[in-house]
Amino acid sequence: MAHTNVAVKPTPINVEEIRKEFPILHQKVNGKDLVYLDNAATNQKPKRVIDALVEYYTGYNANIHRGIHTLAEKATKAFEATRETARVFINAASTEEIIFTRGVTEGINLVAATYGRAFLNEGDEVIISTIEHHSNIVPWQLICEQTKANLVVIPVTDSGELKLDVYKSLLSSKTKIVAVNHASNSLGTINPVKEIIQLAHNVGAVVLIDGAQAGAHLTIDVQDLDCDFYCLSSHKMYGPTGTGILYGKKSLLEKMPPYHGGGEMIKEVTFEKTTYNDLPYKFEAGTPNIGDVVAFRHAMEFILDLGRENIAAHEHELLVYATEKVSKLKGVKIVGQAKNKVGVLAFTVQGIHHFDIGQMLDARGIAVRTGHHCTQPLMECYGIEGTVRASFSVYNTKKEVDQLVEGLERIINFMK
Ligand code: C6P
Repeated sequence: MAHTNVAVKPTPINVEEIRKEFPILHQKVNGKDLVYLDNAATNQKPKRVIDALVEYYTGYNANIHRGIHTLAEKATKAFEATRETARVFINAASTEEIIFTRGVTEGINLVAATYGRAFLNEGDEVIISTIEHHSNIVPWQLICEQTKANLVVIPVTDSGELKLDVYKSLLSSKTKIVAVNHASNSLGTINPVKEIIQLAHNVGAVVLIDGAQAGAHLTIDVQDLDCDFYCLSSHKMYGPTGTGILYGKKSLLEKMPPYHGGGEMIKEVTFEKTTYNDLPYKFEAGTPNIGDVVAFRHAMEFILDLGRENIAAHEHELLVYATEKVSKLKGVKIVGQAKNKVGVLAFTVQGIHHFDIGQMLDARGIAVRTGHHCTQPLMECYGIEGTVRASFSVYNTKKEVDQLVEGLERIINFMK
């Protein structure tokens, strides 16, 4: 099937058909039908992804790029096929710009450690935002400590949008890196990343986009965005854990020193001097996570086959439906009311701790996440300890939203 990023009118999702592809959804948890609403943490895997893993380990497990035997060649071909699918998925210009990582966290650490170490100097500034995941805060703090650069933070409005006016005023010739998420895991806010990138480029800064919460929900076109780096995690995109993508512009990746040293990332090693491999292998030291990378292709194809506009439209409908119902419940306060959101509904309930709500929902077979969602500075900014977060994927239904609402209603009535 040919996949393009051309916007078309959404086609309704046949959820019942899609659910058949997800074996895990058809089970009872605590005696109740599972209602899985923790998709921002990780989403479930369609059978084609699970089958690809089984086929790899039962049919052609071998190390790649090294052997000339048949299994090694087959494994190498399958591994590199995922790279090409990833290139298409984000519309990168070349597979040289697609580096396999363990996920978003490793992608950001790679850029901070290599680009940051090479190009940050004392007094330079790295701009992040208040609504970043710890993965897009701590790596920058580490590199700022080492280089004596300063971390600068874009503030957020009460509704969960970045204050762009303040961002504009923070940008200067000192700004060397801007790192923000495409969509927030705690609030659902979709950031105006294209604008953020253009503004950063005007002052000569490079931009990294944390795409953890975008990969399964939004169309990503790195050439149109003109981002310098873009990170994705497979496990949030219907794929296996333990792999992901770092996209980087070729011109930047070429300038950056390697991250890890070892096999595969070298051209020639002597005790005096080592020369490094071509892109993207320069950044892929050691035996990679071959099986999971191979299966990741099928996850991206699952998304592409459904169409990202169609997935987004379905999840948006669920979000609007759930927001309307949940916000009417006694004591509920929605946290994150940005105009543009992915399918994340976070809230607090007055007088009831989020952990208690999470546990009581779990007893009813409903999986949500509770706590600070690895965004402690954001929680502090809002003066809360945490929230209850329901997050939607393409296989969720309005009936499941009703079950969530009914569960919440009973918990609230019981606790009051
Ligand atoms: N957020 C959540 O429940 P890794 O762990 O590397 O795949 O992704 C880290 C990460 C980075 N940025 C954002 C915006 C994220 O949402 C996440 C992961 C999960 O919200 C687990 S904490």
